[in-house]
Amino acid sequence: MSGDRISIERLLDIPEVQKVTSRINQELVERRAYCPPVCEVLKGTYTTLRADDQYRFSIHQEAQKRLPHIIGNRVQAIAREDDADEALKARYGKKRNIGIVFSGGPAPGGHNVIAGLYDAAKKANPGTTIYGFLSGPDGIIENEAIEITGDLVDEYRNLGGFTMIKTGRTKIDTTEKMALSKDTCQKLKLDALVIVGGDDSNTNAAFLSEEMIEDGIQVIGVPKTIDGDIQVRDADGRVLCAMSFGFHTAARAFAKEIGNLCTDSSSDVKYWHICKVMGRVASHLALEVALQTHSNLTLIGEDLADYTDTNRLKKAESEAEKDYTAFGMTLRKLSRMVCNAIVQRARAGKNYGVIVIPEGVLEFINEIQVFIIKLSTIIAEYNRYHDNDFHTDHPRLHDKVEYLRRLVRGIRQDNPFPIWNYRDDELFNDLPEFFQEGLLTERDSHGNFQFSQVETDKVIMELVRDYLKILLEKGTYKIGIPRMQYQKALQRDGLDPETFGPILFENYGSEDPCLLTHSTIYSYKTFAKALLTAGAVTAEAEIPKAVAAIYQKSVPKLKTQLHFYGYDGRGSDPTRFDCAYTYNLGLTVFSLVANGATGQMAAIKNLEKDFSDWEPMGVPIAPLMHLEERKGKLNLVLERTVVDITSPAFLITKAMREKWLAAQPGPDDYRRPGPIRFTGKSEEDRPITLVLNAIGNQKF
Ligand code: FBP
Repeated sequence: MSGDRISIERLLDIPEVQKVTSRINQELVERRAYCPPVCEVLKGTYTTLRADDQYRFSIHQEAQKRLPHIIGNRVQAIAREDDADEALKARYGKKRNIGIVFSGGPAPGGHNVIAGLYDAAKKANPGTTIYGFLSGPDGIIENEAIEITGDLVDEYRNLGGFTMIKTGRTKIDTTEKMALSKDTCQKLKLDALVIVGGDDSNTNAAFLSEEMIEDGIQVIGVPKTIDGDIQVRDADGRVLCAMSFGFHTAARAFAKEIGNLCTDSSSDVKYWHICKVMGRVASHLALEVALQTHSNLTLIGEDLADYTDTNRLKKAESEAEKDYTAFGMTLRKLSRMVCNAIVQRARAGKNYGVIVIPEGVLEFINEIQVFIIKLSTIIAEYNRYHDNDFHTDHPRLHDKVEYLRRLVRGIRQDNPFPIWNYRDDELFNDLPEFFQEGLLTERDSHGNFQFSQVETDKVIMELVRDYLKILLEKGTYKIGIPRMQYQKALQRDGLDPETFGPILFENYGSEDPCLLTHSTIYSYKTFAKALLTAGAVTAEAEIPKAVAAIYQKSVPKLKTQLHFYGYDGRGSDPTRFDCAYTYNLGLTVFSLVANGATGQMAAIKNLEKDFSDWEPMGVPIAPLMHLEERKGKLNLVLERTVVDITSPAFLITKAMREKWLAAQPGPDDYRRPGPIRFTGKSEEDRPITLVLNAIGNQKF
């Protein structure tokens, strides 16, 4: 019948409908088909390793003691070998079984590590088998693995996530887990195990390598984490690995969203967007986001830790005293810093903006760091001596707080330094409940504090609100009124701006483009009183509407929107930088395996330079290890790198602070990074942090 709609069955048969509803979109097709560029030394059929002794490491005694077989490993430069002898050909062409596992949080590019390893291994010997352990290290412990086929690899080329074999956070940290892992590797007759992970996972790689060396099973690590805190330098500060993979993509993904917020907030000019960004401890991601977006204020944890209150220090010095409270950051001081940015912009007529807060900022706030360490130790101690863990036995916040109180009650006279004392208890009880809950949150399997579970932004913004109220009453927090706007508004109602101007504004006689009401005007009552005292209105007469409206405009109302950027960026499809980086890491892994290395981490030197300068290499893991507190005990782990506040990237960001705060009338300085672009020419080719450090570290 004419006018009847086409049936759903026929609709579903139409190719155009099938095309637009298919999960295979054009972006996916192009990503899968893309072949990342290959480093020159990895283009041939064979490679060899050459120990590069120009690099030195200061080796920790504990690493020397516990990793005797791999502590002597050296940096291995990879060289292309076009003239392979029979021995090298045989070594390369050996049929192998290689296992690979993802460990820790997902990071864009992981699938390309597998693709690179697969391509290189199959090229050397098509009979080689690559096993993927499922769901992280649990897959090794429980022998849950799949054979990775060419079809599977092709399905995930250049795609984000760790979807192909999943990931997990289990740590292989007991003799039992170690024995089970070894057993799995033996059962699968593995020649090599590849661990793609962060600091803790590469620590695992070192211990597994030591453990399995006598079985001839090689273990190779791969530097993964969006946090960007696996960066390797030798004892002389020479960079071997400038950045872990996944960092660039996550930073670009966060920057795209935050850049959009800058555009939105400077359009409807009514919100402050408070953006917490991932990065468990180090603020590398926040720094890159600042460089990408020019957000108005970006907190960098490492910079805050270095804070010195110079006024306090000077005052104490003038009284020939020492004030140790002048050093380091407190939550109070931090909230003052944020308030200052908001107040300055408000006075320039900008009651909006964007603030970036790194998720791990609390780690750099003295009083909070002390709580985190004390509570982690208490929880770890509890777990060590009880059948159930602390959180199972104390499910509600009330139970946990009560347990802490019992610790205080149980303090004995002969215990001069109890871990949880009366002062701790008092301070802790002053914190809002959601924050107490956050600090008591379950630690991850490595004993790390889970910063992503704490509403850091909320904690800071509550303090900010409280202090802004005080500043409002002091008459310093107010919105600047553009001079022209004031004059026009009064003239429209037939009023003389010159009559009211000096009564209302402290800077009326100046050239300032933004007018600020007198500090004595901090409420409607004080505003009305000012007009009355000056004789501009009488007690009986109503205040002229235009004048009242101008006053209302000068009163700031802080409207905030809180955002968290973490899991979304972590799941992004990789940038071309990360695609190339990870594919070449995979090829590097095979070169290390084929050349008999173990206890090494695949790395690429010169990431900060043009692709043609990239140098694949093997970096020894054991010499990079040091002692760190985990689960209340000192453990040997791979050292994390936090933001270096003397680095060019940080110093440039610091020098730009005022410009990006843009606390004067006129346009803001926001930068539009846009979305990650896979095709076309407009995508940047490496993180801005790396570009600036490379330029700034050049010797002239
Ligand atoms: P990795 O160090 O394992 O790569 O994980 C980093 C991270 O994404 C942090 O930025 C974040 O704090 C944490 O993982 C979140 O952990 P989870 O995935 O367990 O919530």
